[in-house]
Amino acid sequence: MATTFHGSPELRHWIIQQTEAGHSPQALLTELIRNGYEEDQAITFMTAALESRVTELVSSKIAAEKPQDSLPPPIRVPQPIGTAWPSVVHALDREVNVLFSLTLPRVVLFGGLLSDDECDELIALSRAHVTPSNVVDMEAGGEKPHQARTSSGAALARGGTPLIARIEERIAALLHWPVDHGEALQILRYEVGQEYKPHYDYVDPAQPGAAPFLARGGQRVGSLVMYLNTPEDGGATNFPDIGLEVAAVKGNAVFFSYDRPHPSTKTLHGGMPVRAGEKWVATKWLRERPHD
Ligand code: PD2
Ligand code: ZN
Repeated sequence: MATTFHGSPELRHWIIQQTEAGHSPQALLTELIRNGYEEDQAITFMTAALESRVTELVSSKIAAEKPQDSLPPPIRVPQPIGTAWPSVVHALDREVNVLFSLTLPRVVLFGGLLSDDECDELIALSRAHVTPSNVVDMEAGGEKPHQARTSSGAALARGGTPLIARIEERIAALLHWPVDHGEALQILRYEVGQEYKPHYDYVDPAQPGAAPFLARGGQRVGSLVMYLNTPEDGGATNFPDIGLEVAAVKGNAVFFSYDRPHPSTKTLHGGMPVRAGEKWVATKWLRERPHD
């Protein structure tokens, strides 16, 4: 425990300054005595001033070295494949290829998750219903249009048709994540020039509008973007933090997970502009808990 300094702040400052400038304790003591201090008193002041300074320095060093405590704790996420990284996985009723697998960000590209017919049917189901896409409104809650997302979209209710129910069960088997933890399938159509600028799919819990979103099933922990057609040109899904571009290929699907709502997951991603033709995707967002 440091001795308390009972002298004036100016005296304390002078003792510290002289010491940090390299003057010896003896020189300081001599100077204090020359200025009328008793030797014992001068030694007490010097000891207290320097001990309190050491305490200050140690505390600030500890504070500087303390790990950033702003990282939210990790949450459980879907784990589609284990460490053996097979090249084919059996998902309910289909053999799905693993085209690549990455650890940070956690990204897995699946080949042939959907058949051509399933892709065509999903597009046919949605074509008449697509309206300009919205994003989650973090200030007010709910949703709002946004220039970062120029596509059009439609939500297909969970289990809404036998086709949707089958695809959802396949996804649940592939990702080992229950069907009821998934949001409604989100169908997106991008026309030439349309894009989805880089963003995170989780919501920032600090934003005022996050509460109603999080109340229904908790945080998003994973995304599966399924490509329903192969655009003539453009439309890759990109991960700018790591320079990864995943080509949109009909029937393939890119999965990524984020174990905390934080950029440290490196899951910043976007839909690059379509340069020719159109692009259709179906996104399944996965929650921590059942989502109604
Ligand atoms: O369409 C895409 O490639 C894309 C890119 C980024 C979709 C999403 N995000 C999404 O649906 O969250
Ligand atoms: Zn996204």
